[in-house]
Amino acid sequence: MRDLVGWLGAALLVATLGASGARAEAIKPADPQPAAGDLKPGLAVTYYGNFFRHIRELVEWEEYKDGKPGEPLLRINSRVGLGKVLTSSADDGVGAKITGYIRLDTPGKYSFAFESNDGVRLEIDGRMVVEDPDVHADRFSDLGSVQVETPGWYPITIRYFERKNTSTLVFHWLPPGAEGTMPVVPAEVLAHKPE
Ligand SMILES: [Ca+2]
Repeated sequence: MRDLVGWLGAALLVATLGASGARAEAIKPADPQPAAGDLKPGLAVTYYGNFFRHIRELVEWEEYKDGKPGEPLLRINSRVGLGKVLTSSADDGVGAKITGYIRLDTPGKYSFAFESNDGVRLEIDGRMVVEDPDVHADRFSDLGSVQVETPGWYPITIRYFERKNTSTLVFHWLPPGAEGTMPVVPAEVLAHKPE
């Protein structure tokens, strides 16, 4: 069943590419660029224990609660069903603020999408690119696109929560010039500066 859902989702993602339009906003790389020696693999993550219903509740929660750092996420490709959420120690009631840099090396339009359960939001260079923010079963988000003019490391923030039952978070992209199904964003383009 999962394979079927994945296949249908991938087909939908491809089908919507043509309709994703020219609405790709131009974004700027981190200034200054992080020094290679300062970066570690994967994205940093902070966990917040609460039964969120919407990404905006997580954003509000971050204002006055201290989260708990987890092991960095080398890539985001998690289909754990009832298991532990990402690198947290909980299987329900988890919010995650995931931060770092994504390397976008080819000028042109990059598209992004998530398969998620429950809510997710992606920001690159401080702009919201993808949002599917509420409680839901496994499904694909709409595509979000950005226009890259300068190759480099771009600041990225992903917020995600799992409320109850099963959880899924898979981060897909389509770099400029690529066609077909959207691959999972590879580990080599994700990095963070350790605290
Ligand atoms: Ca769930």
